[in-house]
Amino acid sequence: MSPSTKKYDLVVAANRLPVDRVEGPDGEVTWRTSPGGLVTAMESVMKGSDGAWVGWAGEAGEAPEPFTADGIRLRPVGLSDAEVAHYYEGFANDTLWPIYHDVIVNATFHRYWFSAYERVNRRFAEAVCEVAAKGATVWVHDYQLQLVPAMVREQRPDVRIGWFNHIPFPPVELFAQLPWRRRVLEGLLGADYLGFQRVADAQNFVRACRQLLGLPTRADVVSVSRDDDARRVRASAVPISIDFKGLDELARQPETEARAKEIRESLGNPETLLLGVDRLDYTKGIGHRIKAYGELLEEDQVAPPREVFVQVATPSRERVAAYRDLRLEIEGEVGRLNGEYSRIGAQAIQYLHHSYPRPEMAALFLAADVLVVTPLRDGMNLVAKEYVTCRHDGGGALVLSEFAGAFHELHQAFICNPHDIEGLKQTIMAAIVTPEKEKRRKMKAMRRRVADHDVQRWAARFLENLEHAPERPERSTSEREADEAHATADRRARELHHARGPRGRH
Ligand code: ADQ
Repeated sequence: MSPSTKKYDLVVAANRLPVDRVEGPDGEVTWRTSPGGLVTAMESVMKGSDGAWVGWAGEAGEAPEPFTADGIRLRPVGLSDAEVAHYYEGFANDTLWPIYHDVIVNATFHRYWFSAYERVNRRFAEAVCEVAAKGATVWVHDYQLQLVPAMVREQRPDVRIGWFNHIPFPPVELFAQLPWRRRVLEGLLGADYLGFQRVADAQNFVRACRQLLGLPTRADVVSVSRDDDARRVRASAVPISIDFKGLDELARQPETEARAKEIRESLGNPETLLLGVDRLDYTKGIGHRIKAYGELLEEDQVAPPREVFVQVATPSRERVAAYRDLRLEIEGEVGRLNGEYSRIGAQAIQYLHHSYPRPEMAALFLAADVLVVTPLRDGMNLVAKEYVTCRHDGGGALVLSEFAGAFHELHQAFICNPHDIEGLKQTIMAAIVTPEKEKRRKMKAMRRRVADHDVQRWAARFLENLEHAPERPERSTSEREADEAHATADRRARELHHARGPRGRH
């Protein structure tokens, strides 16, 4: 069968394909697999089955022809310039993202953004149906594709559909602001199973179905109508993780260790190197962190070169106004603090607005004595898990916000409420001064947690939940009695036929 007509048993749909376009010097185009955790997780489950991945290639314009990279069949979905602006930057990142993150900034509502979202979701659903084999498993990812489950089910009732939310699912009081709230819930209810980062996210979803759609719910199961035999959808928590083994190996490489040492030397071998690593996003609490650190500098509790703070802020969504404003705010504040507290050859805060390759990230984690993770709301926060994974030496300390999904797993972290600046300052200081032995005990426990709950286990758990998701309610006693009566009648008819049969033939 030619690859273009072949069908696949496992179909993943995510906003982005797991590859980046690379243009050679003579203009030839190749694709490089992006080394993210999702790709690693999917590789582990796709290896055993015939898998295809549906997604946007990351540039506006016609979709490239389907192709195969690293054994995964890729089916690109094309987005026009206007669709990138309305579906992706608009509805996904300027409507849904703020609502799903506690409305830290105001959400923007435009009906034409939702129309684009609907149109693009339809295009994804069609691409999924085109490549899915009969009875295939379809795994849809994230808030950009919430209408896809119902759209796929309409055309392909034979496939099994799961959806995983990488970000939080908001409390119904906030979700209710969304003018298209019914459409979103109905879109999701097209799935057989819905996975969330935290138990609270799954509960928020179930409550929204009950309160906004008036649907019957029981524990973590929603019935899609009030009929007794209505289809049922389960919503539960399956927290995402990282490729522990792969990252642990990378951090143990002699080159990584040498680079970590070099990083510390280049910063003047501070007693304490504090690190922040985030996408430059208002959900990550970078401003709160810098405010707290600024006060510690002012009070002389920390001072360069004894303490140095490195903030890596990955460029993100720069065409959305709230992100441009945030960048100006953070860079202004870092500049002010450096002007005030840096000395020649000893900078108070090193600010890096770049993306780095994995080995460089691993070296940074290994070099840092304290990682400061202070989101105001975060689905999980993989950076926290990556940090503890890289600390194979047992060193380091993690400051972690109680508003990150990771808080529910990494109990031994130095926990903070980033809104409480005084408390945050104390927590940062505790992470600096706590005796080494105590910090090692904490790090060991957190590493064990991540090692036991890695991304491969996450993917396997999700697929297992999807496979065992309920379809119909248990039959009622009267239905069971009716079925038994039918079965008895059938058996009698067969016996009768059998008894008559030989005579009839004679
Ligand atoms: P993000 O909001 O992007 O993910 P996070 O979970 O921290 O947040 O993942 C970021 C990833 O990017 C990490 O793997 C990190 O190492 C990497 N990264 C960050 N800065 C980098 C840099 N400068 N250079 C290179 N790599 C960098 C969303 C949700 C999260 C959820 C994940 C996964 O918002 O809550 O944990 O999806 O489900």
